[in-house]
This record gives sequence, structure tokens and C-alpha cells, in this order.
Amino acid sequence: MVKKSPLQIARGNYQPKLPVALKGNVKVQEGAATQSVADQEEIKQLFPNTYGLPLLHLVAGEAANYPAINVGVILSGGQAPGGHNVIAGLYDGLKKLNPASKLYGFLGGPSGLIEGNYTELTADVIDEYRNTGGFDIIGSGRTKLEETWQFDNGIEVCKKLGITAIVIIGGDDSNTNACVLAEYYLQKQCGIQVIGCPKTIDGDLKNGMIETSFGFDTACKVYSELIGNIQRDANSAKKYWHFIRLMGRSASHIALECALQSQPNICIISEEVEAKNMTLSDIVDQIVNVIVARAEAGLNFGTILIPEGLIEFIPAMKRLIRELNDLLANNEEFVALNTDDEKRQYVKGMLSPESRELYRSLPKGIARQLTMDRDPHGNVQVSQIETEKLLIEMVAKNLAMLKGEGKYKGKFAALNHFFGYEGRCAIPSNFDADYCYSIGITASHLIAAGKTGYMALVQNLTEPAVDWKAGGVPITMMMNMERRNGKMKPVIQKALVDLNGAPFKYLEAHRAEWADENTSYVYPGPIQYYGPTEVCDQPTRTLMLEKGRNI
Ligand code: FBP
Repeated sequence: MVKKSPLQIARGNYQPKLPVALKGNVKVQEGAATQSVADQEEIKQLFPNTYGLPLLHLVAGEAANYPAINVGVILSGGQAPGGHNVIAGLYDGLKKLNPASKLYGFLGGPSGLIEGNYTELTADVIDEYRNTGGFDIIGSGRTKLEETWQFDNGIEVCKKLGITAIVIIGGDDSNTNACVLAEYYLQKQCGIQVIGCPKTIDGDLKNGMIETSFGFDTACKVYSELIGNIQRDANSAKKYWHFIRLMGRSASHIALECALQSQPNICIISEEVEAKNMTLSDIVDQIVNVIVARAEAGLNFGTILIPEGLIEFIPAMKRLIRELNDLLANNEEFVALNTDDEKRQYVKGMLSPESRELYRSLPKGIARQLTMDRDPHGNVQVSQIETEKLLIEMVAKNLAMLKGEGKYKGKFAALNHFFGYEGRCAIPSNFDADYCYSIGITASHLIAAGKTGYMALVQNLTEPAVDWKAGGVPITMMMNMERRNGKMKPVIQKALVDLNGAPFKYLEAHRAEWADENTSYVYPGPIQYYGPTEVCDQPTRTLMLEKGRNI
């Protein structure tokens, strides 16, 4: 018998709150036809069968008889709190429509579909995982579904299991692949529907339709608790500057949300760095100015939040990374080189003069990290690049110089942290538990209505769950053309921090006050699952501000 904590046991019995439209019988209503957010002609040509589909709304309907169906579900990419509840919602939704329906889980991510690794998800299994964090129910993976042989293998595997619909729970790249798969299966007329669900702690899968991806809420609450704890420690010991790097890939949504929750002394936003064309030394100067000012007030401590993708947004660095991406894509010559030094020399020989200069100036460790394997989607693995250490090194040098000139009299002792994996499998907050369960139920209705190429949609998320609205958005609607691995590809447009948006404006309006000697730290404390709704059910500050609410 597996031992469980009291909270695990209690969460097993938690019944997620549902929007009123998903509680009883449901029908799917078609709304307006759609078009892609950009590059309409190219996307239409690439997706002739799934382009321009209408929006879908789930509304109260009559009782109806649905045939039993077999569905396969895939967890794709990085873990995000709430994935198990999407699966539980999907299971409950399918069983409610017809108890003879079956749900299969493909193991280890998309490769489970291609290789035919699966398990049937029965009531016993689902009950074990309700309201839990993690993706361990079936595991996840980053295999990219893009080759026709993979799609054809998928058809064979589905035929064997009688599966007529696949649900892919993933981020922007995985949902792009879901759409490619939906289009291919329609072209082949093989009778397999594909539905996507918006997952990622990074918060960058959002747009006019998707208000937030699931997992962002819980992960940010976990990191904000830790940042708050560090701030209490800093304010007690008064001797360390904490450089805290936060996950989030390219986008700075996590850093921004954590700043809104905890009010650190400094929060760097990569998108602002790029917009202002800042160099690495501009960023260092900005940090140094705050440290010197606080030191003058006798405060030799503080907190600095750094988004993990920062390095990609420093314009010169961005050029370097673009050159490296093109240079290293399918480059067998590079792969065949044995030592780091050989690789370094090879890369230096191939770069443009400006990028070569920058590459040479970087500490060897960082330069090596930039040439490490891309993920299967062609992204630099920014979680492996220790920008916080690079900044500490550069800030320390700068302060030592100022000390020599008599312009800085403080003491600088720095500690580095990286928060990412700590939050990805946390027990989902009430928000994520409810949101994910609703997404799963929504997916079951889209399947029952015979839809394909859609993402399950739950909106109106700053209202109580009972007032949320459910539906479906054609995935092609969210697409544009982008350069990946050296080629133009159709992809779901990533949402970066909008510098004109309310969350960034709030940071901008308050950061001088947070940086100064009147330390204004907030200590969010741990996620609360039971208690008053204003403590337990609040969405992120980002979502509140984006919806015009006060925080
Ligand atoms: P997804 O985009 O797949 O949701 O990944 C989220 C993330 O946690 C990023 O924030 C991070 O850069 C990356 O995954 C780390 O990847 P890995 O789990 O492969 O180390």
C-alpha cells in the first residue's frame, strides 16, 4: 500500500468546481468562422482541411445518446500542475456520455503513440491521480510528431485499439503538432480526431482566446512562496543579495507574475531588454545602481528575479543564437568533433565577425551551454544556461571597480538560485485543479461532437468557476509562420510579455519603490487548498490585471 500524506488523501476527495454549462447535458454550438493570427495565405495552404473552422461554444443541451468511443491521451513536454486533472475530466466526461467508452494513455509522451506503448486508464487508476501534481500517470516526453511515418504508425496503433480520437496535452509546439496530425488524418480520411489542451507553466500559450495555460498558476505560486521566504531571510540576516533565475523559456511571464506576488528589489523582463536594445553591461549597470543605492542606506541585501530566457533577448546575443541555431541544425561535422575545444574553434570559424567577438567574450561555460543540443523543437535549452551566475560574476567585478574608485562602500555577498523543477509537479492549486478538470470535460464534448483540429477552451477565468465558459478554438487560428531549425514553419504564436499590457505596466509603475531603501517585500506563503476563497481560489495577478481587475 502506497503511503500518502494527509494532504494527498484530502485532495483525493476534492471535487473540482465546474462551470454551470458543463454540469448537465451539453451541446456544441458553432460560432463565427476564424482565420489565423498572421500569414493567412500560407497557413490556409498548409492546412486546407482545418483552416477557417468556426469557434465552438458549449451550452446547456438535451439528453442524447452517444456511441461508445475509444480515446487515446498523450502528455507532451514539460510537466505542469493539473495534467492529471485534464485526464480525470476527460475520463469522467467520456464515461458520462457513454459508460462503455474507453480511455487509453500513451506512455512517455508522443513516442507512446508512434511505438504503440499504452495502458488503459480505468477508474482505479484515475482515482489514484485526481488532483495530484506530476505527469507520472502515463509519463511525458518531447518527441516531435512531424514525420508522416510517425503519423502512419499512429494510425496503425489506433486501429488496433479501436481509437477514434487522440487528445494531446501540451504547449505551443505540441499543439502545433496536434494540428498537423489532425490535418493529416483528415486528408487520409482515417477517422481519427485530434484535440489539443493548453499546458505549460511558462504561461506563453495564451492569446485572444486562451486566457492562460494550465500550470502557470500553481508554478508561480510555488516560486513566489520560495521568493517570499528568501526575502524574509534576506531581511532578517541582511547580508546577501539573492540572484534568482526563474523558468519560463523565452517569455518572462513567470518572473513578472512572481514579481507581482512578492515585490522583489529588481525584476528583469527579457522583452523589455530587447525593446530597449540593452546590452549585457546595461543590465549589469542597472543592477549595480540599485545595489549601490541600497548600500548607501546601509542595506547590503536584496532580491533580483531573472527570467531564464534573458540571454536570448539581449539583441547581440539573439543574433549569435540565431547564427548558432542555423549553424548547428543537422550539422554532422560539428557532432563528430570530440572535445569542447574543437567545437569552440569550429564555431568561432563559422560565425560572423560581430557574433564571433561576442562568443569569444563569454565565459567558456556559458559559450558551451549555447552550443549544446537543441530540444526536438529547435529551442536552445535555456534552463541549462546559468545566467544568474554570469550576472553575479559581472556585478561583482563592476562593484569592485567602483569600490576602488571610492564610489561604493558596501559589502557584496551573492547567492544564486534557480527555481523551475520545484514548481512543475506541485499539487495543483484550486484554480488549476478546477481549470484542468473543466478542460478535460470540454475535450470529451468536442470529441463527442466529432470535432478535430481544435483546442479545448475554458474562458472567463477571473470569475468564479461556475461562470466560466467552455468551447473550442481551431488551432489554425493561433498560428503564424516562424523560422525553426533554419526553415519557415507554421507554429502557434508564442505570447511574450506585452510591454503595453497591464501586468508589465504595474511592474513599471512600482519597481522604483520596490528597489529603494523602504524594502517592500510581500511574503505570499504556501498555496492554500482549504479556507476562504480570497485565500484559496485567486487566479494569478497577471490574469487579474489583464482582465482590468485591481490587485
Ligand atoms: P514546456 O514548454 O514543455 O511546457 O516546458 C516548460 C519548461 O519547464 C520550461 O520552462 C523549461 O525551459 C523547460 O521546460 C525545461 O525542459 P526540460 O524539462 O526538458 O529540462
